[in-house]
Amino acid sequence: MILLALALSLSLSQEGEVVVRARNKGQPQVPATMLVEPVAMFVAACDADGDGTTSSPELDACVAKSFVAIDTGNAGKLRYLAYADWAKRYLGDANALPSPFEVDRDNDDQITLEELQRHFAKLYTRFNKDGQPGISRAELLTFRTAPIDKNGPAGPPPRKGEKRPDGPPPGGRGRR
Ligand SMILES: [Ca+2]
Ligand SMILES: [Ca+2]
Repeated sequence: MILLALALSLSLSQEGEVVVRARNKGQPQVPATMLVEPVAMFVAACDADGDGTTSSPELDACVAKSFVAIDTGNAGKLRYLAYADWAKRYLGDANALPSPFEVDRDNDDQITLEELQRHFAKLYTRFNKDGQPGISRAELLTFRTAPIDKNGPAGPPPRKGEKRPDGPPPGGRGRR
């Protein structure tokens, strides 16, 4: 009788051990997305000696070279329309930042080489996070841990108090 009771409790406890309950749904990890701003792309491309970092003189020379390439009439200044050409060629899009309004310090509707170099000198300081000479590729990367769009790769978060059916809701919205 005692032996039988012992055997029963053992089997019960074994049964209890094999029950593994998974959580309702795995929480997908939000990937860290690595991005490069258009202007950071420009700075990276200015690494003339290929050592992987863009020094301040490299950046200065590179900005001058790009300026001259657009300032074909050698006017020494770019009107906003010409600046848009510069941005399109070197930043990838005419509307990419920095905008001409940011760069045009004296607001005369023209961008001089000095204004452009000044602006890039400011950017150099901004990108140079470790304070060491030169901008490394790592310093030019932008990390985003938030989902890319509203629902992102992780999907929308479950709303408070919302009861989810076992499968994914067909519409996902407006169901109570
Ligand atoms: Ca370099
Ligand atoms: Ca100006």
